[in-house]
Order: sequence, then structure tokens, then C-alpha cells
Amino acid sequence: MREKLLEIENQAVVELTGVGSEVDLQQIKARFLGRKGEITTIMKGMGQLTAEERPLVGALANQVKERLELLFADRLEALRAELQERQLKSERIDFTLPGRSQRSGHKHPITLVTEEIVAIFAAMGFGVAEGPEVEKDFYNFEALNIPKDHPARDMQDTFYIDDDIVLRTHTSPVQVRTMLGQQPPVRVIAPGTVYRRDSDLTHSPMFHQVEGFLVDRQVTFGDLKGVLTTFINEFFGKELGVRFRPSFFPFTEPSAEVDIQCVICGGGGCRVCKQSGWLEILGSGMIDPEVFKSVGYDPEVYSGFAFGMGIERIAMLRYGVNDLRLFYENDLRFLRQF
Ligand code: 2NM
Repeated sequence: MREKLLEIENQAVVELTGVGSEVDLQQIKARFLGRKGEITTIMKGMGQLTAEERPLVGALANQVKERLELLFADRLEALRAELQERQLKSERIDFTLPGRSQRSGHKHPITLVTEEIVAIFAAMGFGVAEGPEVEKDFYNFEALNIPKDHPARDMQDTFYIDDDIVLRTHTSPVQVRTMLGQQPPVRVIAPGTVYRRDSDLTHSPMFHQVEGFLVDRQVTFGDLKGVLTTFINEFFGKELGVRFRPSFFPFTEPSAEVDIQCVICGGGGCRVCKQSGWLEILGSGMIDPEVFKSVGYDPEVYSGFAFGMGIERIAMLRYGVNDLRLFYENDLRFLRQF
């Protein structure tokens, strides 16, 4: 039995040395030290030994068992260390590799132009106001002297939510809300998104506007001309020809459309200005006394001017873009150019 025990020990040592995984190790351990393992079997058979032999063999069996248990524990530790070493090697990150650079995003051209326009008026003392895009009929139409039967209210032009609620067709309702909230003097511009039932090569059902107004005592058409000419010179960066052409809006009287000398051809005539040499870029006028009455301003005391412009058109002129749809398609090859 002694020889048998030592043989078992040797055998176990050989197998342990060659083992490569924790699972195999546990299997070998069960085979030698488990409840039905070889050592246990021998210990169970000790009953057949003589009384002198039994304690000696028993002691040896315990020694072998203890030695093997230590060996198994050592080997297990070594296997785990090897595994971790392999893992650390395969998962190692090479900090010396060059980084993958990420292109940074930027503002949309419509946002850039809006911010530029806002900054120019802010420098002339205008505050910035915003308002809801879903608007009450009163703010979008009624208070602006656009009566119920006016063509601008036609179903063709306006997105109706219901009888009384529309998608704003201009940012003028922001001016109305501003006037209802404070007495003159006041000068405010209102940039924002507006909606009209119009969709073709040069019209989008959603587009952007900046409108503005100024009200005080003794404001004249000369003030309107001065402020808008200053804006145009600042925005286009040179002294362009500017002309004020009589027009009509329900909310201003008198009204004028503002043209600039064509920035493409310099006034000689081209396709963009339809050979006229002029480009229309602004609508404007002296605020109609009817509007003042709607918002509780006394038209005998106050006067003011207002103006509005479409951002897309100005952005097209500024950047030389010939197709409105490019602003909405989110084609990065287009957007990255700004
Ligand atoms: C335009 C043209 C002319 C305008 C008028 C007002 C208000 F509310 F003060 F009466 N806001 N904006 C106005 C005037 C807008 O856009 C082409």
C-alpha cells in the first residue's frame, strides 16, 4: 500500500505538470483527492491492514494527501496567473498609435447668417425676441391689420391647425407680443422659423425670417432708411447701391421694398437679378396706426418702422448658392463648405 500511495503521488505530480486549464486541473484533482478518488479509496481499504501497519500507512496517506493538496493549490494559482498574463497581453492598448481625428461639427449656414444679421442689429441697440411657431390668429393676422378676407389669409398660404390656430406665416406675431408687453421706446428683432403653403424651386413650406421694428416718439421714414442702409452696408461689407421702392403691406403705411445692387453682376444684369441689376432683399414700412391701436400704443404719440427679410434668400446671395433645397437636404458635402 505504501508503494501504491507513492505511485499515486508520482502519477498526480506528472499529470499536474502537464495540465493546461483550470477545468482539467479540477478533473485531475477529483480523480486523486475527490470523494471517490484514489487516495480516498486507499484510505477506505485500510481496514484490511494489520494493527501495526494501519497507523503508518494512515500517516503516509495523510502526508500524500496534504502534499497533493498543496501542489494543486500552487498549480491553480499558477494557471490563473498565466491566464491573466495572456489576457493582459492580448488586451494591451498601444498608446503610441496615432489618434483617429474626429471632424468637428459646425453651425448650419442659415444659423450663421441669422446670427450675423442679429449681431448687426444688436450693435444698433436692438434686443432679440422669440415667440411660438404655433400661433393664435390674433397675433399672426388680426392685430397686424390683416382682415379676415385678406388674400394673405387664404388657405393657399397658411397652415391652419384649427379655426383659430395657425403655424405662423411670419415672425411679426413676436412684435405684436412685444408691443403688448411693453410701452415705447422699443427696438427689437425677431429671428425664427415660419411656415407657408408654398413649395417649388424657390419656395420651401418652412423657411426662416428676421423681422424687426422700432417705435418711439417722432420716428420717421428717414430713420428707417438710415437703419436699413447701415444694415446692408455692414452685412455685405461695402457701399452697395440701395433703393427703396414703393410697395404694400397691410401692417405698414407707407411701405417700401428694399433692393440692393446685384452682388453677382455689380448691377450690369445677370440671371440672378433677371437682367435688372437689382435684388430685392427686404420688406419694410412705417407701422400702420391700426397696428398700434391693436396693441394699445397711442398712434398720435408714437410712430415706428418695421422690416422683414427671408434668411434663405440672403444666405444664397452671401454664399453663392443657386438651389434653395440644398439648405434642407443635410448633404454633408454641401454643409461642410461653410
Ligand atoms: C415685413 C415688411 C414690413 C413688419 C411689421 C411688423 C409689426 F408687427 F411691427 F407691425 N413686424 N414686421 C413688417 C413690415 C414685416 O416683412 C417683409
